[in-house]
Amino acid sequence: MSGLILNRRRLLRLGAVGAGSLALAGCDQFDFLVDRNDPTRNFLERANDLTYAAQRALVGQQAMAKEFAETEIRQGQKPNGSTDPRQNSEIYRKLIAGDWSDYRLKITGLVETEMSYTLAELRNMPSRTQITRHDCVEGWSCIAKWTGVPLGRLLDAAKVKPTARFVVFQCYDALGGGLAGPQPYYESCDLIDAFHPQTIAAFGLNGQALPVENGAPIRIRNERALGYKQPKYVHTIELVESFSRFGLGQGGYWEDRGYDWYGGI
Ligand SMILES: Nc1nc2c(c(=O)[nH]1)N[C@H]1C(S)=C(S)[C@@H](COP(=O)(O)O)O[C@H]1N2
Ligand SMILES: [Mo]
Repeated sequence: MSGLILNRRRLLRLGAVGAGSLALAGCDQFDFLVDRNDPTRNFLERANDLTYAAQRALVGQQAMAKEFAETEIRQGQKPNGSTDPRQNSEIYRKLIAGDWSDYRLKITGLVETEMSYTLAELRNMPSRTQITRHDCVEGWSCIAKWTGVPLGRLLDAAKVKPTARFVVFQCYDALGGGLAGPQPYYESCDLIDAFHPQTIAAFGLNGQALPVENGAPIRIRNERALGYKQPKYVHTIELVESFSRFGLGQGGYWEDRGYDWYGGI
């Protein structure tokens, strides 16, 4: 077993040494990588392939993320990245003002039946509660209890078409400055992670309604992936064959700025 872990570490290091050390610099420091010709960026992109292949081969498709006991929750979930979409989203301001009554979580794209759920409907569906550790690339972690509807259940209800390969999550908030102005946060994962039993559309945190700073009303928990793969403020879940038409085409807001797409822990 330890041999396997060592091998896995070594293999991952071969591919991810650049990604890992750069990533530790933190979520806010990657704007230079937006230049598509940046050599660092190209290196990171190649590293992605190996990381993904290595992790998929060695971790196992349905391996569970570690779950913790209540007593291991030591503090609230540290808010990071966007913490208040009211600042740049009129729509979001109105949703909160209406106590989420106009909020809909949409399941669209390559599905047989497009679906749309109110927050009340989601809260009334069979849910899963899990205590897991969130690891941000900035170097901090938090153990927290998350409650939500298994994403696989929502996808099954919509009936995913065989041509679908990825799930893209679209969010209400926008981040960053620059010439193009703030860009919407988005994320994606493959169908293995989407149907993983611990992947949930979460509406509860530590026994309370999910607060605005942590992604109200709905955020995704994809427990085997890093913090930036846990999109907050999600309004649309789109099944796609390719995520190239979203953002800058790399599968997520931070991926567009050089982060590893798979982002496995
Ligand atoms: N919509 C959205 N989702 C997001 C972010 C963000 O800025 N906007 N930041 C990501 C990052 S880098 C981290 S570490 C976590 C932070 O989640 P938390 O605020 O609940 O701790 O959310 C992730 N999901
Ligand atoms: Mo993060």
